Amino acid sequence: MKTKILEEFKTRFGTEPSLYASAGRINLIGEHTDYNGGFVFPGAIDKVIMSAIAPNDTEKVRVFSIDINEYAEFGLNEDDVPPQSWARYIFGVCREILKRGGTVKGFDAVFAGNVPLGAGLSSSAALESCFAFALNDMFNANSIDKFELAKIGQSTEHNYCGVNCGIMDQFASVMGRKGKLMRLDCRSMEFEYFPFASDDYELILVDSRVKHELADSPYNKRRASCERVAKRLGLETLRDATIDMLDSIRTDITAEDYFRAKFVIEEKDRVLAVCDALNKGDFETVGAKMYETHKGLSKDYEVSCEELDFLNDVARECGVTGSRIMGGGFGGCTINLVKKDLRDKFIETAKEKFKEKYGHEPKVYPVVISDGAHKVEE
Ligand code: GAF
Repeated sequence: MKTKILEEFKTRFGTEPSLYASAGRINLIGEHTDYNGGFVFPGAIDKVIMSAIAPNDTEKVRVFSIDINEYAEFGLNEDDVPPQSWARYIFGVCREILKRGGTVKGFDAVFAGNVPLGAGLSSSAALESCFAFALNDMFNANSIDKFELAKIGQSTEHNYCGVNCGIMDQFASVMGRKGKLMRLDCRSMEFEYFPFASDDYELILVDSRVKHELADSPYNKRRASCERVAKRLGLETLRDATIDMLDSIRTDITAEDYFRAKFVIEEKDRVLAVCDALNKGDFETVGAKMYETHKGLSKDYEVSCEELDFLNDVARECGVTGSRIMGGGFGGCTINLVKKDLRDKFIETAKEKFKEKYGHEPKVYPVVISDGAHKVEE
């Protein structure tokens, strides 16, 4: 990928670029809790968006996407928004840095990636974080702190891409560290690195290949439900809500809002339970919580789909320790906590059964927990 990017850059622009990369993410547990002030437990993975970038002494950004095979060119003013949806992520990052008083000048860029698109592994956060990190290094002497870089990516989603996401994906993409998951408190923004290494277990992603797309999806509606319930309870977010509090207003809210909030309140506690269990090396409890999350996401939060429920059932039938839909939902991957000696059998069975039912195999990716945004040494 690196060579391909550098060659393309040389052919198109002929100057000497620097290389930057940022990662996709997994999340062990804590789904749809970030925008509710709750806890999440993500990590960066070994799949990245990488870009060659060089200032071009103009006021224009000229950028080529190798994977989409498209070129975009835009200015840096608010009304210069490019028509290509992929370019809006980069435009948004530039604008968000400028809005915060940072510096962005014209630059040339060529980028590519191996984060599967639409698989719920946050390729968009990887793209935003790669450019936020690069522009901070290139034009701002790294004066913007890393949390702010994550927020720049998040604001890009809100203001230029139509997704009212939380902070988890950009946080993981920027702050990720090799071999470590991170427990983030999305209210205080305090976080802790947790080593994730086991001789007996590994994490495997099974991609249903149902494309997940958050823009214009019911994702924003889920968030609105949570905000309505929090407001009704007189709270800023559902972070401080309990099931008893929710039950006390049950007749005043819609059944739909009730079940959305119920999931979030329960999920918040599951993250903490999983951290305790991990500290004790109790992977059985971690796995049990993952199955609970899947059930909640499927039945109460309603962000699963038939294919993901099927993959979850197959995992359970195979004796996989934990399995659940991962990320925003509406397609994408399940994340599976699998005993190493069951690994091959599980993958084989999942592929076989899925193909029998849906006519094609799911894709399978082993999880390698890796570093987040960084400058790539040549
Ligand atoms: C998506 C969002 F971008 C995240 O902020 C988070 O809400 C996630 O869905 C669900 O946990 O990835």
